[in-house]
Parts: sequence; structure tokens; C-alpha cells
Amino acid sequence: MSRKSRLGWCRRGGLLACLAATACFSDAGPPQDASATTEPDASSTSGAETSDASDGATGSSDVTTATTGAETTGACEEVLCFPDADGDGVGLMTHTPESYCDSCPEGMSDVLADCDDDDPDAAPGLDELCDGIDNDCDGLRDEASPRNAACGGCLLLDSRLGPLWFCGQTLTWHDARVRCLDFAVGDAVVDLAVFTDLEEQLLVAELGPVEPITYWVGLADEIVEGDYGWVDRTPLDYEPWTAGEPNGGEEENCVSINLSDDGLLSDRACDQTVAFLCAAPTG
Ligand SMILES: [Ca+2]
Ligand SMILES: [Ca+2]
Ligand SMILES: [Ca+2]
Ligand SMILES: [Ca+2]
Repeated sequence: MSRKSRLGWCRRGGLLACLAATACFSDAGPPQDASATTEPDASSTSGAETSDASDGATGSSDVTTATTGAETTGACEEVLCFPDADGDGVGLMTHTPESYCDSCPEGMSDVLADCDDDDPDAAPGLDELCDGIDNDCDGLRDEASPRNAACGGCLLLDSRLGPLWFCGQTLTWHDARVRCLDFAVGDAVVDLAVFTDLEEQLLVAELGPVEPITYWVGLADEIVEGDYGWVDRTPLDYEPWTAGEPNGGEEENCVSINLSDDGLLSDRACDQTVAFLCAAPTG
């Protein structure tokens, strides 16, 4: 390809794309645009071959083909392609995309961004399943989806509070927090449920299962007796309590929701083991 031809291709592709595409000025690699061959190329070995723009990605032998076509097949559409090692059709963002005509070759994709390019069962757009991985790349592991209504002993629901995990396993309040965190991947946060007002709290009671009826939530007064705060460090600023609660004083510093009691809250000893409610803040 002559320098003039290469520059012509780059103008069509746009300067930024051209600069980003390391292959743009490479004679040995893609892209190969048949329309850039209107000017006879002294290196031609055959004038009889028909250019195929999409063949530009397949190797050095095709480079010859693409540069020797006698006909102009029209401008191809530039596509920036990224490596897709696991073949799930979703590429991994890198600093070295390559530019191709019309479509990406096998092993590359113009769809970003795969959260795990070594696992074809994890990619944006996939359904979440109960398999211990974040299938849909949203930072949450095994959350509610149309194909995932329960997992690991937890009933899964989506609500305006975000994904909820009603987990029937009985744990201490602190162990339950650790278990909630395990539903998060990377920088995402899943913790015991936090409510911003009584309406949200009662909504959870409406959505929850018939049993168990008692779940840890993310409220405690372990640091200063009587000074309740949520696990996201926000203060409690509404009245969430069952009549007569909290009543445990320094013996009961963690808080549970009772789904059979209209979703109101009670304090109880943190080392009691009860079911727990995890939530992922929607931000
Ligand atoms: Ca991939
Ligand atoms: Ca993947
Ligand atoms: Ca997920
Ligand atoms: Ca999963």
C-alpha cells in the first residue's frame, strides 16, 4: 500500500481512530481497504484478483490480495476491534485496539467491555445464574434475574431498593455481613440491608417470603449505646421500631426486621444466629 493510499484510508477513518489504531500504518496488518487501491501498486502480483475488504484481517497473504484488486468496491466502514480471548463476543478494553474494515475478525470484538475475558460465561448482556460468578458483569454475584430466583439458600428479588437477597441460613450479625460482601465483585458493595425511610422498610416486608420471618438488617448501636447507625455510615433518622423496641440495652446492639410484624425492627444480641437480608445500594 502506498503512503498516499494509507493516508486516504486514515482520513476516512478519522484522525483519532487512526491514531488509536496501531495497525493503521502497518503494511503487514489490517485494515485493508479495497477502495484504497484505485492507484496501481507496483508491488502487485496479480491484477485479476478481486479485493475483499473483510479479508484484510486474515494475514499477510491476504494483504497482497487486498492491494491488488482491480476494482474499487467502495469505502468500508472502519471498526475498532479489541481482543476477545474467551470468544463470548465481548472484547476487553486495551490500549491497542486494531482497526478493520466492516467487521472484526475471529478472536476480536467491537463490543466492550468484558469483565472477565477468560470466562465465556461472564459478559455484559448474559443472564445472571446461580454459579458463583458475575455472569452479567454488573459487579454483583448471583443476584436476582429472570433465570435466578433463588441461590445458595437465598430468595432473590429485584426491587426499587436494588437487588435483595433474603438468606435463610442463620448467622451472627457480623458473619452475615461477611456473607453479604461475598455477593459483590471488585469495587461493588453488598451489605446487610439499609433503609432510608419507613416506606422502604415496609416495602421489604411486603416483598419478603412467608418464612423465615426474622432477618438481620444493617443497623446497630455497637459503638455508642442507643446511637443507631446504618452500615453505610448514615444515621437512623426515622422511627423504625416495633412497639416496645429497642429494649435490650447494651446486651442487644444489632437489629433485625420482623416480616410478620409489618416489617418493623427489633434489637437483639449480635451473636444470635438468624436469617439475614443483603442488599446492593442502587446509588
Ligand atoms: Ca470476551
Ligand atoms: Ca467473558
Ligand atoms: Ca451480576
Ligand atoms: Ca452468577
